[in-house]
Amino acid sequence: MKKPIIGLTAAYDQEKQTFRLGTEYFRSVQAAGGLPLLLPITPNETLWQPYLANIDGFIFTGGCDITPKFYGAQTQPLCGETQDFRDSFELSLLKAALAHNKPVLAICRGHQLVNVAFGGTLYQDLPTEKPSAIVHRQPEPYETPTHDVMLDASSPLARLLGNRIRVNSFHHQAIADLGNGLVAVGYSEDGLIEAVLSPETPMLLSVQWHPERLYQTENSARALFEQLVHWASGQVKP
Ligand SMILES: [Mn+2]
Repeated sequence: MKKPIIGLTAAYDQEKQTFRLGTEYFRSVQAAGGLPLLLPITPNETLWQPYLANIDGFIFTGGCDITPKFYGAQTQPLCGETQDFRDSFELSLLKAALAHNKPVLAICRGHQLVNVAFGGTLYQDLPTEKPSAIVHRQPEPYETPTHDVMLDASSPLARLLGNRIRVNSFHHQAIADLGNGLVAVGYSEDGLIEAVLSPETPMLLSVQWHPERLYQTENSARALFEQLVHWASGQVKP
């Protein structure tokens, strides 16, 4: 049987003029039975549209902050580095992927991107805008879980992952106002939205933590990639 192709969004290194992505993303997809493929940042729609027909599932990966203009805000001094062209490409690709009923796993920056795509807003600098005793920017190693996420026991995500899981956490921003049509199903103990679902597009998993750094030790991290690959297998053309 053909393996499903999982397209992964890339980060852009301006200095080296390269598209790049951490090895763990590729290994997590391979461990779950998928074929990972790095997608170039391609703002020209006629160049990226053909990916939709050829890719069975998508992962929107971690990375730099999202440009505040995309959620109707002014950039504040403590907002981190942003890449406008990555944001606009990924917002278009995400909307198109969901419109084509492609399964999507959104991780960290990807989770924030999902919220913005649905019309929500972000905290531009979490430590000053929503101070908390919980450390959301843990030091390395990122393979160590540092805080809990409580999942709504009635949600499909809790059935997949469990009601309470341990996660890692290295994000500078987070969901502020939730986007229209999204349901918050996972929270950290200080009330941050760490997981969302969309009843209209049920093959969307969106989490604030980094399961690709936990797939070797945490069942809940592996389960996210396995669910994505399972859904994507249903998209494979014979
Ligand atoms: Mn966190």
